Amino acid sequence: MKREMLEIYFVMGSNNCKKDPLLVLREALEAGITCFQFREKGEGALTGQAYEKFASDCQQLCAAYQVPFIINDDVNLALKLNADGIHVGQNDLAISTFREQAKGKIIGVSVHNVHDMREAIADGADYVGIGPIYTTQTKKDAQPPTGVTALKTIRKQFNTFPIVAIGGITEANANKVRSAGADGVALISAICHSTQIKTTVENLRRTV
Ligand code: 3NM
Repeated sequence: MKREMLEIYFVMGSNNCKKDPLLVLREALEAGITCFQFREKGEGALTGQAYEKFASDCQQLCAAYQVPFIINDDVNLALKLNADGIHVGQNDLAISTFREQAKGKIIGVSVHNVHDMREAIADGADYVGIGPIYTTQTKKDAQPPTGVTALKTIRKQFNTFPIVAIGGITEANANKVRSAGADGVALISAICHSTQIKTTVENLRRTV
């Protein structure tokens, strides 16, 4: 996995969007996001066939822009669609199941501290997501924000391991997050709620 993939990592589900989610994704891809995570969960999330169809539509769009398509949490769907990878919480089973059945795919794991990070690496993660850095309105059960201090501490101990930061990241603070050691920024609302996705992503790119 190339760490550049993490630079502008867009995470989205239909319930994060205020307009057609496929239009949001298309605009984000057009503007230059470097990775996409399909995260269809929470209140109002699609289920069943509509869920799979939406995932497949997102995958096709990503393929057209040659942007990696990662699925949040759902190993079965990731295998069924032959996604580029999966992103999971700290759940060894999901990592080992996916690794066994999908050689060469990307595995991302959410971590919150040095201890989690050691475990994720031992379990075979290709990259980690660290968060929440700032307060987020998007994930209701998010842990308390850590600010960039935790990120700096983790980066010091893991010099080269691919890290993407998440939680409350915007055009205004992305630079600070990168300076603290993140290879990239993962964002939901900063892109989903932007009225000028092109400009938002351009501004984020400027901080790379
Ligand atoms: N995971 P926004 S925070 C999906 O801390 C997610 O692991 C987090 O949304 C974590 O960019 C978060 O709108 C929500 O703040 C990110």
